[in-house]
Amino acid sequence: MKKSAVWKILPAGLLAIAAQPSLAVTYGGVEFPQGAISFADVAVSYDPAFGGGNVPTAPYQGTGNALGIPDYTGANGCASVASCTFLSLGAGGRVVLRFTDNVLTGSDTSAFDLWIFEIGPDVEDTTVDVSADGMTWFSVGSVTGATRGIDLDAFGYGTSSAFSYVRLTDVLGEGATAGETVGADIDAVGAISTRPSAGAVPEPASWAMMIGGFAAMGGALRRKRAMAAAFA
Ligand SMILES: [Ca+2]
Ligand SMILES: [Ca+2]
Ligand SMILES: [Ca+2]
Repeated sequence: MKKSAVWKILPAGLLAIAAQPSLAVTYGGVEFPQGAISFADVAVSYDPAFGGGNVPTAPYQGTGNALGIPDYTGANGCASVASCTFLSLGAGGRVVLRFTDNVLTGSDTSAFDLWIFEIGPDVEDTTVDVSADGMTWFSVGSVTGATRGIDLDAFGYGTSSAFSYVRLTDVLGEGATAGETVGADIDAVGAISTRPSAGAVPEPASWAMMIGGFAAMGGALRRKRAMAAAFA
């Protein structure tokens, strides 16, 4: 490679690395280091009658309202799914959400790894299970009272764990058992401890390889120049 070509590529690569913005965003006082990708992307299933209790009315059955970043505005009365920002589970109801551009992990610390954005001052008891494949489920406790966070490490997981699915089940008989918004009301589900899914964006390892590649190119250039000088 000609010397000029190396110097055209090298600064561009370094600039791209330097320009990587800080991804972290904070919602409701909770920081999500990986930003908006941290949140559940797809609803796999929703069964408000799962536990045999009352189900919410239609405007509160929009599964899309539990996806993406939290967007609850404080408005509780919804005329339609489209104008609503949260999903009511139903008394004993259940929803399965999936992360597609990220995976949920532990943190290797006792810090919270998963956060359930349930609206209202009091969290309605909701059990939480996680899964890598959507078939085999592992209980990671529940959110209850004022607690909205889950520490996966307390259940034996860590940074090398990777879960794509979260299942929320309203605890039947706890909280109000009837009404339009019966069951836990979910605005969003976010993975505090997360990493992009493979192939979604360049991973740190790719950047390291790229930097390594530039370094090797620079080394080759220096050797070539040294040889040229020796034979001059
Ligand atoms: Ca996501
Ligand atoms: Ca943790
Ligand atoms: Ca929402």
